[in-house]
This record gives sequence, C-alpha cells and structure tokens, in this order.
Amino acid sequence: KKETFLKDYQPPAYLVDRVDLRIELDAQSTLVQSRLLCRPNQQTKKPLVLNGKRLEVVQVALNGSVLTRNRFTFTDGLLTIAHVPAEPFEVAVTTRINPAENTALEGLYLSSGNYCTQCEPEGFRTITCFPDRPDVMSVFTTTVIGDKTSCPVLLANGNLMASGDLDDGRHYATWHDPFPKPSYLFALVAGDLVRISDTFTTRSGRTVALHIYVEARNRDKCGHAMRSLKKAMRWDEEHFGREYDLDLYMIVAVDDFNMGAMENKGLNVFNSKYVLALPETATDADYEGIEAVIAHEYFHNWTGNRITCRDWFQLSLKEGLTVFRDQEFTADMSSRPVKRIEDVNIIRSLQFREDSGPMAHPVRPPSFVEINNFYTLTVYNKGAEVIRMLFTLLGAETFRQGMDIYFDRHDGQAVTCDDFVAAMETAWGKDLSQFKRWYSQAGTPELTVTGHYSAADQQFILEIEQSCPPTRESVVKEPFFMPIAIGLLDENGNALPVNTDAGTGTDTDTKMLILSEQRQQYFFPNITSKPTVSFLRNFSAPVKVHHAQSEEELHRLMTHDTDPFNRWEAGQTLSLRHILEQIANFQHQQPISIRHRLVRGLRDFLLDTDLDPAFTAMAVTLPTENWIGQQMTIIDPVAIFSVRQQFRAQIGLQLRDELLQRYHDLTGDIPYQYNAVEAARRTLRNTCLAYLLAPEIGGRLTPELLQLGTEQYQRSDNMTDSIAALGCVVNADAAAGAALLADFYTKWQHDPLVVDKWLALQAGCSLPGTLEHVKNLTGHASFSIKNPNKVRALIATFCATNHNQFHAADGHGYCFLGDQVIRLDPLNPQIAARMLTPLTQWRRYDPTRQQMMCEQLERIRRQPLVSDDVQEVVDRSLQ
Ligand code: BAL
Ligand code: ZN
Repeated sequence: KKETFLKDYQPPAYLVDRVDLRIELDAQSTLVQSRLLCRPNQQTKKPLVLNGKRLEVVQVALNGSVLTRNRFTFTDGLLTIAHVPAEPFEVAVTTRINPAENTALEGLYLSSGNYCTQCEPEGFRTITCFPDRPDVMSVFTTTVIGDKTSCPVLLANGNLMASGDLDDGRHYATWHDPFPKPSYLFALVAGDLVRISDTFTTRSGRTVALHIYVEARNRDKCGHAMRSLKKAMRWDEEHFGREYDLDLYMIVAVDDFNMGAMENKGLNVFNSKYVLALPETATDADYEGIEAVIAHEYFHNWTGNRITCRDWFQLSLKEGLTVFRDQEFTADMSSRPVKRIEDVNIIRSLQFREDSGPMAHPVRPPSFVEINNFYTLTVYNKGAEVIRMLFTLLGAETFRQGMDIYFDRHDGQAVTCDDFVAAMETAWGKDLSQFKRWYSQAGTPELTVTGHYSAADQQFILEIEQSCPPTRESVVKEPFFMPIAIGLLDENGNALPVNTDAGTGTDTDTKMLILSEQRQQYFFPNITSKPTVSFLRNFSAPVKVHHAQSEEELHRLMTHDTDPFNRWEAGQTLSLRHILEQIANFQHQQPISIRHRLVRGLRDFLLDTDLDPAFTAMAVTLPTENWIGQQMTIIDPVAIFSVRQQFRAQIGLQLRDELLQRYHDLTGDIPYQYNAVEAARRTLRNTCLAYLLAPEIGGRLTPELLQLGTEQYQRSDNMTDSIAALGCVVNADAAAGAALLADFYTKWQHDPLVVDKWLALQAGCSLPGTLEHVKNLTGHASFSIKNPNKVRALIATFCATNHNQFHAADGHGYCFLGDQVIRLDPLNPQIAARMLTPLTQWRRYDPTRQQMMCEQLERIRRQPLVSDDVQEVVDRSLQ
C-alpha cells in the first residue's frame, strides 16, 4: 500500500447528499444495496471513484440502468465509473459480504452471534462501495432486514421510521439520521439483545430516550453506564453549552471490539469493558473508565460528529479535543489534581516514549500508510495537551468563547486543525501561528532551566532554553510557543506574590510565562532571598524539564507548594534521583539501599490525613518503570525493576507500622459504593497493602502479612479490594497466589471481563516463570486470539508492562511476541500492529537485546502475507 500525504489532499470530486441502504443480514452472505444521490463538487469532469474492499460487487446501476462490466472497473480497492452525468445522478451498488469471516473486526462482523459494525476510519468500504472519506457528508436512511428469532433487535443511526414483519420469518427496521455525516459514523447492530431504558431532559426541555443494549446475561450491569451518560449530557450543557440533538441515544455493548468504543451518530458501539459494571465484577478504575469513555463518546457528538475532520490527518481535531473534554469532565467528577497526575503519567511514561521512537509523528501526521496505525497517544493524549495549552493561554472564559466560535462557524462541516486554531485566535485576538508548530513538529521539547539570584539587586532571573530532538519529519526544529506556569517559594516554603498584574481575587502566586524563543529570560523584582522555583505548575506544557534543584528545594516543594501537581512532582523527582543512583550501584554489583530522607518524605505524605487519600496514594507511589527508563541512555529493564522492587520492599519494611495503621484506619464500614471519596479511600488502602506485601527480590513475606492479603481477598464485597489483594499475593508468593487464582477462576469463569483480569494478573506477575505460564495460558479454554480484550489482557500485559520478564536476557520474551504477532496478523492486523509496540523501541536497549528484537522484526517482515498495518510499523522501526 502506498503512503498517503497530507500535502496531496484534494477535495472530493463528487459529494453524496443522500444514501439509502438496504441490508439483508446473513452470517455468510449479507446483501447490501445502496443508492447514492451524487453531485459533482468540481467544474472539471472526473470519473466517479468509490472505495470498496473485501466485498463482492454484484451489480452497479447509474440513474436506474444496470451497467455492463465494460462501463465500470473494480480493482485495487476502487470501483470506477468513467462516465457520469454533469448534473446530480443516482448510483446504485449491490455488494455481498461475509460477516462471519470478518475477524479483523472492521466493517460488519459478528460478536457472540450478534451483528455489529466498526467503520472508523475506513471500515465502511468493506460493507459497500462509497467515497469513504470524512469530507463526504450524507444523510443516511438504512433498512436492516434480519431473522426475527436470532435478530429481534435491528438498529442503525438516527430515528426509527418504520418496522414490520416480512415473509420467511424475517423482519425489517428503517432508520433515518437527519444529520449529514461521514461514512465512518455509520453503524448497524442486530441481534438478540435486551434494552435498558431511561430518559434525559435537555436544558431546553426536550426529552431524549436513552437506550443501552446488552446481552440478556448483562442486563443488571448497565446502571453505572446509564448514570454516567446522564452526567455527561448535563456536563456538556453546563460547561460547553452543548445540547444533544436527536430524540434517541443508543449504546450497544459487544465483547469483540478493537477500540474502547465508537461514537457513531446516535448509536454508539462499545467494548463491553466500558459499559458493564457491578461492584463485585468491576474495580473503581473500571467505574472511572466507564464514566470517562461514555462521556468521551457522548462529547464526540459535537466535537467529531456535528463538526468532523476534513481528512484523517486531522484526526486530533476531534480526538485531542474530545480527550481534553473527557479529562475535564473526569476532573470535575473526581479529584482534579489526581486526574492531572494520572494523565501526566500517561504522557510521560508512554507518549514521550512514542515521541522518541520510530513511530514518532506530529499531532497532525504529514503522511501514513495505514491510518489505523495513527490512533496513537500522540494524536489523542498529546493532542489533548495541545488543547490544554490553549486553555491555559487563553483562560477558561476566552477558551469557551473560542469553542463557541468554532461551533458557530463550522457546525455541519468537515474541517481542519487550522480551522480550530483560527477560532481560538479570533477569541483571543492574538496570532497563534507559532503555536501551530505543535501540530507539525514531532518530538518532545526539552527545557533547561536556570535560576540566578542577585541579593544586591533583590532580583531573581529565570532563564529557560528549549530544544527538541530531531524526528523523521523534521530534523531542525523551530522553537515552540508554550505557557509555563511558575511560582516562587521563600526559604520557609511561603508563596511569593509573583503575579503582580493579577486582579483582585485571582491567583497571585502563579505566573504564566510565555516561552516562544529558543532562550528567554524572565525577571522577578523585589525578591528578598534566594527563592525555590515551582516550575511548570500543573504540567502546563508537555515537555521534559532539566532543572538542577537541591534536595532541600525538592523537599520544600514536596511539603509546601500550593500547586498539588508540583508537590507530587517534587516527590517523584526526588525518588527518581535516588532510584537512578541505585541503578548505577546495581549495575556495578553494589548493594542497593534506600535513603532515609526519601522514606521520611513518603512517610510525611502517608501520615498527612488532611490530604485527599487519592492524592496521597499518588504521592507515595514510586515513578513508573517506563518513566525511569526514559531517563537512561540505555534502558536496563532488569536493573530498573530490581531497584524499584527493592525500594518498595524497603518502604514496606521501614514504614510497616505507619502503613498498617493507615491500612486499618481506612477500612470502610459501609457496603461498596462508587464515588470519589470511597474510591480514594480504597486506593490508598490498597496502596498501603501493596507496600506491606512487597517482597524483597527472592525474599519471602511473613505469614502474617500474606494472611492480611488473603483475608482482604476473601472478605471484600467488591472487585476493587479483592483483585488488589489477589494481585499482592500473586506477586508475593507463588504457592499462595496459585491457590487464590484457582479460587478466583472457579468463581468468575463465566464472566469474560473478569476472566480478562485473571489473565492480566498472571501475565503481569513479577515472580520468575511468568513467560512459561503465559504461554500455557494462550492454550487455556478461556483465551481466544480472536478476542482483542483477551489478547490485550494476556499478551500485551506481559509484553508491554512486565518489562523485567519480557526483556529477559535469553530473548524468549521477544520470540514469544514475534510468534503472537505472526499468529494474529492474518486475523486482526490492527491489533497485531499494536502488539508490536514494545519491539519498536529496540534502539533504547543494549546491543544484545537490540539484535534479538530486530531479529523478531525481520522475522515478522519475512512472513508471506504481512498486513499493511504490521508492515508499516516494522518498516518504520527498522529504517
Ligand atoms: N473514534 C474512535 C474511538 C474514539 O476515540 O472515541
Ligand atoms: Zn474519540
């Protein structure tokens, strides 16, 4: 497949105003009849070219006349009619497809015997021939025909217009969506599903019916999803002035789904992981994930559906913006600082890694071979950081005005990231052309920060220098434009008033600096003693910071900073320094020790009962293995794991009394409820348990501690506490862990989402021998390589999170991943390409590991039928 370039974008030659679909469902042979009302979009006469893939073209007609085979061609995924009228015309195409054979889960396929679709980005072309690009927006009317017994429910986008019985035991339903939409938002669902109903009254007083469809066995698991939907609908009205526009909003949960969920107009299709929850089957993290994903897909109705992307290079237009919106929603529903820390952890541990590897690309990629490979952390999460920087620069009120301008200007259109930024420029009244480099330059900017204090002048000067490593699309980087939020603390930790221009009632201890040049100085007058800098508050820009601060300064920030993010950050920096120091010792076969000062700092956090327990849990958690690895020129996964693990064990030992005290104090006395306060309590309690049960490498826990975990597992009334305890035991003691795992499986084997947890827990086990165990589990009755959730639970958990064992010196982990990708690629190329990610990072490891990782990439490349998805990732990795 050829590379497609943004610079080659051409508007569509023909638009399609109306699409009428008639889909006769059959597992092996579904017949799709489509009538397209087309109109030329340009003066010049061009052939009509429709995309079509993995389908049989049965018949093509133009203005009612069937075309003979010499009047059209169908090759290389394109159906071409050379001669079409200059005026509006109708094309009718009949295609035949095989949903049962569709293991790629793209287009129309079967999940647990039910029909569902996934059309974003280019799945619609596997259902029928169509100009399958987001800038062709059409009004869809869809008639679905299916067997009454196996498919009592027949759904498509929009409103139900008609339904009734047909002969042969079949029935039909006709749906009409009045909003023009691109084909990627088309959806169809049919099967034996039950419906959970509710209503929502919009702020203008309209009643919207809310329907969640699931398999009958899951009927009682939809309450949280429904509540989340209603919260999201209200929140979008209150925060963005956006109201829902149809009379019906439907969500369907399916077990086989490549993504988390999909925002099809009026008919969202969800991975069941993001719908189904009961206290005994889902953790607090699952509850939060459901709330966030339900909100995300709902928010797409305005940022994605009403205003969509002109082309797939603009994917972040809808994804970055919608992630920003769902992050803000979650922050409002739970703890704002904790949510920020969680999001920054994702950016720094995973997106920064992507940005420094072979798949690095700007938020708006300049080219792609397979667009499925660009649903990335960069497009989504860095894209959200770019929106957040605009929010920070403009302030909440002006940003909201910018959003209103964007909605007013572009409702019903397919637009670009430039159009979005232009709306913000109008609101702000300032030029954002330099800011737009965030859309065109890849790589993570690095800031070097130096402070100069002059007692004589009572002046503090802060100097910031920015740089960005070269990436594929641009070797020399132009300076970025970014907001840098800072504060200054005096020697006692008091905040100094730095923002003297702030009006009354506004925050005076945070100053927003604008960095736009390669090197800039900022002057702070009337500073009477050397200040401590609280730099990049709330992580105001997605950058790496080099800032030489003393331990004393870091302790001051940890204890006193008014910015909670930077309190956490100071603790992380301190831990990181100590861990890196001990990694050097480990690599020189020296003993590892943890400094008292670090333990004391963690103890202070632990015992500060004024803090939100969810924040405390974050503050006492050591930096992730990924983030530690990012600091090293050559990543040493064994050293990172060993030192971090040893630190955890030492913290558990040295703070045993304090941890036990908090653990017991945090015991809940009411039945499980999901809310921010209760979830925070459980998070900290389970963090304490994890420290108490963290074994030294090769060491054994006392029976009393093991018993603490076992008892929590046995007594808890909810999945959050039982799986947390199970995880602690599994990672501490092989025999005790095996016994509990067997018990867990017996109890939950009937529930696929809980079985995913069971698989993931084993794949992530840090005790030796996990790879052999994972290999055995690929043959277990509960595992299926055709189910993406199972693949992610078992294979991705091992290969992408169990670094110590995946990167074992014998290379067996790499070989295992190679085997799995080769097995998966013919079935589901999208998931196969995703699984490859750990191997793409080969340059970061030592020469021996590099060679073994490359061998696997080469081996995958040599396979006779490697997919475009996998080929692109392998080629870019080996370039
Ligand atoms: N549009 C694909 C799934 C999502 O980001 O919502
Ligand atoms: Zn999205």
